Amino acid sequence: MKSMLLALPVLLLMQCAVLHAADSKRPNILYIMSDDHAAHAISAYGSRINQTPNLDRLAKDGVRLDRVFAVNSICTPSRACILTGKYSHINGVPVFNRFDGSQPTVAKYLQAAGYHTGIFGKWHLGSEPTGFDRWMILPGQGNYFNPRLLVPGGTTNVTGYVTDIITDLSLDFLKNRPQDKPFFLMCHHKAPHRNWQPDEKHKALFADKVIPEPATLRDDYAGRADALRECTQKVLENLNTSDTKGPPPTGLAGDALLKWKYQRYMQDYLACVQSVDDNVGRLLDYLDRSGLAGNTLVIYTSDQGFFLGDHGLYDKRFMYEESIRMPFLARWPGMAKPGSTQSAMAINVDFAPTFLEAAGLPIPADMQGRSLVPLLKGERPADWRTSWYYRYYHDPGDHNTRAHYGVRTETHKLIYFWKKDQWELYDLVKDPEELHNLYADPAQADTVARLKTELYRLKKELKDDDQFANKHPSSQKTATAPKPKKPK
Ligand SMILES: [Ca+2]
Repeated sequence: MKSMLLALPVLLLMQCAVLHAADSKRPNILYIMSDDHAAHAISAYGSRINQTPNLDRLAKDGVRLDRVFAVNSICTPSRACILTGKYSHINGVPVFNRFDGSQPTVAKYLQAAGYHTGIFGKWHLGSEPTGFDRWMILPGQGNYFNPRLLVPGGTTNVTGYVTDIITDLSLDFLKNRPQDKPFFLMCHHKAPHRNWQPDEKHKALFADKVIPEPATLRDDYAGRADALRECTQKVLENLNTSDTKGPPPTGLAGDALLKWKYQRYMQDYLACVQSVDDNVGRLLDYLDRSGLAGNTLVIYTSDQGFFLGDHGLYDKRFMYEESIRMPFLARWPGMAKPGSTQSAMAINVDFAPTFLEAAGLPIPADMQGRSLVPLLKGERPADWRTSWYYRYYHDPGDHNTRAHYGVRTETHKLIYFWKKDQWELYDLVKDPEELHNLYADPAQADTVARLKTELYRLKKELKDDDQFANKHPSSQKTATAPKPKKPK
């Protein structure tokens, strides 16, 4: 039955492929995604802490999207959202469980329409990739040095530094691709994921640097829900000797220890980022040299944002801005205006519809995202979204971060930590750092009521009926994800 359900859209797409066969202008798509790279560690986004000249090339030659968000800010779920164009409760990956590779994905749709498809690097979805002509992926998180890689039918070991290797594999895919097909390449870096192991070259660049501290490094969490106080992703308390690559100097305590840990964390994190930036440059140079650049949509993003000491934290998961905000730089010659910016709100379930529209393909009705192609062109459709829904599930999980869901609008954010029935409301215009929880302020009663109505409207519209609220699918090795829903 399942194969029959899948057969129809695939057949339709094959017809599209025939229609497009004579069209050599369909753009190539190079999708570069790093892991845990916050937008505020990219100079094109105004970073105060580093320079990323190659990522800046994308911004200079293309469009910088300033409000792109992950709808479940954690590695594995975000990847499933990106591949399917659907929220976690629909694609079956709310936590670190196995992705059911039999469900439709954007890679399958593009492959069926005649694209040559490949993925190299971090996959982290438990099952083997489907919909890709070529793939080589890290097992789980993978290693920074001399990584083992999974290949169809086995494994292989590669000597070197992981960011260089993933780029080498991506370049090999580009150089040895069939010349009569457009390509869809997902280049997925492991860096700069914890525990931030830079190569010697880039480590040296930051070894003696003093990185400016964020304004909220010493946030005392006053007035907020219990979740911030209870979480274990704090720079001072939770970074361990593996993270800092050794114990702190003897006698260091209190604020001096916080300062030391923050510097050790950021020196290594930023060195990992610098290698990603160099390697993005290698791919862009190849596109230029090979003449492919003119007909290739290049996107750089990360699977979510990251706390760079913001709120005293170093991870993600929370619905606060630094965690949910994804960088998104897109160069698309002739379509995206060089040096432009876009402030309309986008979410990671929009990526799959975007790739399909860019390729001239129909967007399946069951995808929950919306194509960003108009936004890339500098347009903002009159009916573009003014709010979106977030949900994080991994509780109890790593870093003891409480499950929550919420709604973000252009100006406000309402968060519900439902297990304790605690709410947070932020005015993002007056309080962009989200330090003042206004939920209990009587003057905000109308705003709270309006946002609650919108929250529950979105929850219903997206068919979130609390499927995974109290019971998660188990680990990647043993879990069986629920069957995908039948397309409308
Ligand atoms: Ca991640």
